[in-house]
Amino acid sequence: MKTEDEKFMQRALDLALLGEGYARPNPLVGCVIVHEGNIIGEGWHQQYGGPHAEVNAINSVQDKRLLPQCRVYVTLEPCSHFGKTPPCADLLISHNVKDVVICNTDPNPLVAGRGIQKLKDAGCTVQTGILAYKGLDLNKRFFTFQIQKRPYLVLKWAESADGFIALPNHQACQISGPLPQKLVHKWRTQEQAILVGTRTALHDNPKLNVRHWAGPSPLRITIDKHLQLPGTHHLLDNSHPTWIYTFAQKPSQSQTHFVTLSRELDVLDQMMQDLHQRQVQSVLVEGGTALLESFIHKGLWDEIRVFKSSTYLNDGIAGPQHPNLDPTYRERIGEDELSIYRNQL
Ligand code: AOF
Ligand code: ZN
Repeated sequence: MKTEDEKFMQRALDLALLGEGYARPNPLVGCVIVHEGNIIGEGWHQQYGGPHAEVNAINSVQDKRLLPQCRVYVTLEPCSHFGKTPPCADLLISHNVKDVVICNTDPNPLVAGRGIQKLKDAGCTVQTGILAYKGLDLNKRFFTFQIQKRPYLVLKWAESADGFIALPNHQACQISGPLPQKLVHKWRTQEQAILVGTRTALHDNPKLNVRHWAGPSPLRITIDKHLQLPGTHHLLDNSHPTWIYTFAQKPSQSQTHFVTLSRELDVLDQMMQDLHQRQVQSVLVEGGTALLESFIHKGLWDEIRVFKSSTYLNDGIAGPQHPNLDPTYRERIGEDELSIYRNQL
């Protein structure tokens, strides 16, 4: 059974989720204000650059004189820095809030414990870690980005019953059914960027946009070391922002964003560093096998999502090997089986 604190924190986590797709690259944050067992204020971080959860929650309280007797539940440590908004810790202190319950501390080096310290210095009681595992999962992208200094990485592919991801000679064929395709488009809306390798970009000529779900289309990224991608390919159609990692220099006149990599250093390491620097918090890697395997071999992944179809191809391009772990989640999606692996590094 949930304790009272867990019940209110769960409500704050549910509110936080309402910002999904709009708050990024900021974390999802919810806040609930409780007076004598009743919720008298609620808020969440609705939009990147907009007011933080605590501001919205305090604004929603009709009688602010009650705040000194309230317990404030917030899913992330209140901030202590002047960013796009003034510090939330100061806001709580200015309203004489005396009792704060926090799910996760904020790993952002601008905050990192200073919000809690401010509250304590002002005589506030602070509890942390209530439903912490749920908060860590909710903001898995933000926490991975802040702590590991790289985007959250989701590797995805669809394979036939006998483990092939394409016909011989990369001949296109639809391996998974219509439902997985919809789900993949939903996943595209949830990540900040989609990445495919050179051969996939060349042979499949993918659009890498969102067509079968409603939501934002992610940034498109590919690796094209020697600039082989013809200008007529969808990725270079300027319909949507595209970044190309290459060993070559940026061709003049191109509107596409090129990033030149050093040949001396590891390509994926350089890309992870660059994506971190450019604030890309999550990437969905959609193939092909060579690129997916290089991520897996480096242990550079957070989730692997594989659709296994019930049909056989008998020959073709083999998919990556599954990690040597049990999937943490399995579900039948139409005719296909989805397995999700989580990397517990
Ligand atoms: C909070 N409450 O609701 C959120 C917080 O640029 P800013 O001012 O929006 O600050 C963004 C940083 O603030 C973000 O990286 C994270 O550390 C924290 N987010 N903090 O007190 C909130 N969204
Ligand atoms: Zn804040």
